[in-house]
Amino acid sequence: MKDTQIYNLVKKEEKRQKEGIELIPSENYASAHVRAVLSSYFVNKYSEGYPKKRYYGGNENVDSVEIMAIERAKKLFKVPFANVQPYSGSPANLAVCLATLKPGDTLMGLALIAGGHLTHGHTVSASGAYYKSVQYTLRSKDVYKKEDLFDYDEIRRLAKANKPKLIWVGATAYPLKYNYKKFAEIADEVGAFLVADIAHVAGLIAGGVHPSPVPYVHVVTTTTHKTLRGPRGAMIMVTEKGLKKDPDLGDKINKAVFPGLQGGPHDNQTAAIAVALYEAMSPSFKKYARQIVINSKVLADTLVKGGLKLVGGGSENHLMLVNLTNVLGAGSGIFAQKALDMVGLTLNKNTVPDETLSPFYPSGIRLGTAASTTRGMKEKEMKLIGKKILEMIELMKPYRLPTEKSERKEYIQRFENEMKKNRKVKIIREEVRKLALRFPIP
Ligand code: DSN
Repeated sequence: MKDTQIYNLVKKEEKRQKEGIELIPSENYASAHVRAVLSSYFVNKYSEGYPKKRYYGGNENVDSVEIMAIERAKKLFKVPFANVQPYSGSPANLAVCLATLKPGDTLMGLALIAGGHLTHGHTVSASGAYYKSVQYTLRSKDVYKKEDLFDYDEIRRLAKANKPKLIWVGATAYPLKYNYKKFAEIADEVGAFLVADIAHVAGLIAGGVHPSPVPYVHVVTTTTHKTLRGPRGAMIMVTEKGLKKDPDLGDKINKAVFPGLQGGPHDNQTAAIAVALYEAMSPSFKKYARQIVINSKVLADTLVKGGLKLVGGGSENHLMLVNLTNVLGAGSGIFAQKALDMVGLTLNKNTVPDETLSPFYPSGIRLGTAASTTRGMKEKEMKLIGKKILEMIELMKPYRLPTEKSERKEYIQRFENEMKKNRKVKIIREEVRKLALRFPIP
């Protein structure tokens, strides 16, 4: 028996990935080895608990796998404790809250609209519903200048006024390096746990091209599928500083993950994480991480030269955040996302720090170079991709998001229909396809 419907969709997705260029900065291509282990016989196992302390039999191999994943995580990120069971980033972050806070306690995090993550205290997330959340933003002026975008005086003022028990540092749309030391000074002044969510930059830290928060923070969370290039999943790590603040922190994290939030770990995922960590320790991964940053800088510079406004003036990591207001008007992220997807350049619409509209109709786009670099693309290809983005933006210039909300859906549909018929769009689609096919996906 074969489910041809799903099989056909798998083949279509394979074709989409091969013929397009993935620019969503949180995505990547896991290696064939990672994907093989992810679909190995470990899929079939149940193993609630932790190595050597399971609730089911038959876990001798799972125990070895999980111990290996933990030891590799500890070695790669230079931490004394790691939990590799979180299903993904959001449950990992919630587990940290569960381990360090009581319901109603105060936490602080970067607001979603300014590039933060839902789980850093947004009201629609459990982190904002069960805890009192104080949100900081980026500095209000000159966010397009290449300078640290955090306003430490304001963050300190908020921390002193609200006495949070936990402060998040990390983002989903921040293009520059973090000054973890400055966050640590603030957290230490108010006695808060400082937790770095390094989901986006984990691979850059592992590859030694981005500063590590480990000396400064108490806890580190990360997904494993972004720049780290593993399977979807997450890890929570406790630092020496964290264990000094609370020697039971590791145990508390373990209890929060299981049985606090989750049931049985996904052992196939744990095994694939172990493989990804093994790969991340190799010299070729260091080269890969370095090239991600080079590529991001080249792509960012190309876009800036083409007249686009980049938050932080460019990129120091794997991603860039573009405010399209000066070229396509406020709320134009949707046009760029849809039209670029049409030509095989996949990225996402995103709010910008000085957003005037909403997360549904944001004024920016977010893109990055982790995935294209995995395919072996370098500076030359980045310049070409940048050029194609600029050419597409030129074609979108006659369009503006209607201020009247009820007119938007129909207008966007018309925009899509017209773009699909545009001869130049068809030519760019073929150019992107040709480029993509020269660089196979793993
Ligand atoms: N969805 C992730 C991202 O795109 O950054 C965050 O959870």
